[in-house]
Amino acid sequence: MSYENILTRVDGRVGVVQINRPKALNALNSPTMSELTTALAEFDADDTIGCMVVTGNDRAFAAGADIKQMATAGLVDMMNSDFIGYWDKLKAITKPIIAIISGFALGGGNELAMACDMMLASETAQFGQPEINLGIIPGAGGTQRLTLAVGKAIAMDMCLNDRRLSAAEALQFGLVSRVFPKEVYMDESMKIAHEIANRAPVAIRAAKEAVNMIFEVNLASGVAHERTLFYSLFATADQKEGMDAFINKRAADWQGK
Ligand code: DAK
Repeated sequence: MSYENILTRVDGRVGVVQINRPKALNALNSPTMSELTTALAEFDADDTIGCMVVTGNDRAFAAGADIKQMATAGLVDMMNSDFIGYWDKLKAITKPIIAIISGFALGGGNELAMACDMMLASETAQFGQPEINLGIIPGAGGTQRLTLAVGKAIAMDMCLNDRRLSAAEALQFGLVSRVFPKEVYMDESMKIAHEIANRAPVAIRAAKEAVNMIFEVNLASGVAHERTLFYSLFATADQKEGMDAFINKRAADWQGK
């Protein structure tokens, strides 16, 4: 399929979606979110893809939802817009999605990154929820996912007073898992994407599902769900293969079965 606002490519078992509205700092309008979620769903359905990447360019991952698109909208326009539905489509993706962030990740851009499963960053990355400057608040999960990631103190600072986090702070506060020098962030991040893409596919999906469960349910329910997923993996050929490979000191050959 051809797209106007994103670029897609397949690199080994990694499906890459690059937001491509550089003149607007990758602001996320509805067509962009529609294309992005369509491309991810296609990669999700493709057995040759093990992991997906969402990225922008060196200057901006995404500077937020498109303010020009929202500026004249009224209450009902916003309620009727399909914008929030795109986050639900992201949630339905079963394979891991890695956000690779350089430059601005602001507002809906940071919310998009947080809706992915992992966030890897260039040292130039800058994270913020500046909606307060526009007379609004985060509306795509920002107040919730951010608070779960960095805690109330930092989340309040960001949402009430537009505090921006540097990449080093984002690492320190647990928003991102790794930060790389700007010259190598993409290569280093893609190495991680390739590693994940080549791991046991069924177990990878189960691990993603289990970790994300803590955002949906209480601890007891999450632990119970984890246990069910854990037991179910003993019905896979990959569990037999992985343990046999360990015992016989050889590399595992995953079948995804
Ligand atoms: N939307 C539209 N255009 C944007 C944009 C944005 N978010 N951010 C930047 N641009 C455009 C600029 O207008 C400018 O376009 P031209 O004037 O050249 O046509 C171009 O990108 C370059 O930007 P600047 O000239 O401003 O570049 P600077 O380096 O000086 O500044 C900046 C970079 C990132 C600091 C600045 O552009 C900035 O503050 N941008 C806005 C950041 C922001 O406020 N983001 C939050 C947006 S609100 C929803 C749920 C959630 C949301 C919406 C709906 N529903 C439940 C329905 C989310 C809302 C948001 O994200």
